[in-house]
Amino acid sequence: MKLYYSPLACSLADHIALREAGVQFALERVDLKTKQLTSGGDFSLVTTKGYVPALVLGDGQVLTENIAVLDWIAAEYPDLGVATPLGRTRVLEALTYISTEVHRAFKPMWHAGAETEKAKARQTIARQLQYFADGLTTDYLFGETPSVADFYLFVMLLWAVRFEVRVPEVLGQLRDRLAARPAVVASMRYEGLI
Ligand SMILES: N[C@@H](CCC(=O)N[C@@H](CS)C(=O)NCC(=O)O)C(=O)O
Repeated sequence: MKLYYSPLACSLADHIALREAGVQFALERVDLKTKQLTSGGDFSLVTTKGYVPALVLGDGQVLTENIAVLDWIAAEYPDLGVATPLGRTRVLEALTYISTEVHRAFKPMWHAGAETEKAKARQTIARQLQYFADGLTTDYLFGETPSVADFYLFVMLLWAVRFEVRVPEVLGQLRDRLAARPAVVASMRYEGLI
């Protein structure tokens, strides 16, 4: 299995999830501007979508789209999912909100939006993060152990720090809790983030 990633990109969620699962996997870094791989190959030959994450499975199939990749990881490694009747649906609900609303709201930050656009985005993201903060009653989103949704939210919280978005206190604590986990430390160290 091989994960195509870029440092601090949303693929960090998958990187953490695979390490948390304790599975053997390879990593290949992608230059998102040139679509070149660190090994010298062409990422466009892996996926014409040209973005990370892309996860190549043992049989050679390529999985893309973070919601799908993280859902697949949680299905393969159930400790990273939620084992209640509505568990998988609730995790998908959280992943979808993070991907289609929170992640998308960061676009002006990553793509040099105008200052007014960035200020508006900061307000939107702060409101979206508050939604998670309001529902948080346990150490992680769905209980006392993290799910794949926590790892994606963690990346959003790192982006929030980077782009000076206000983070509710309980989510700052969630971020710190995750940041102390060995799999998270190893992933961040590997990506050169710490
Ligand atoms: N729809 C994709 C979007 C993934 C995405 O936005 N990836 C970013 C990094 S966080 C990327 O690779 N951007 C480079 C590009 O779009 O050219 C998903 O949800 O996985």
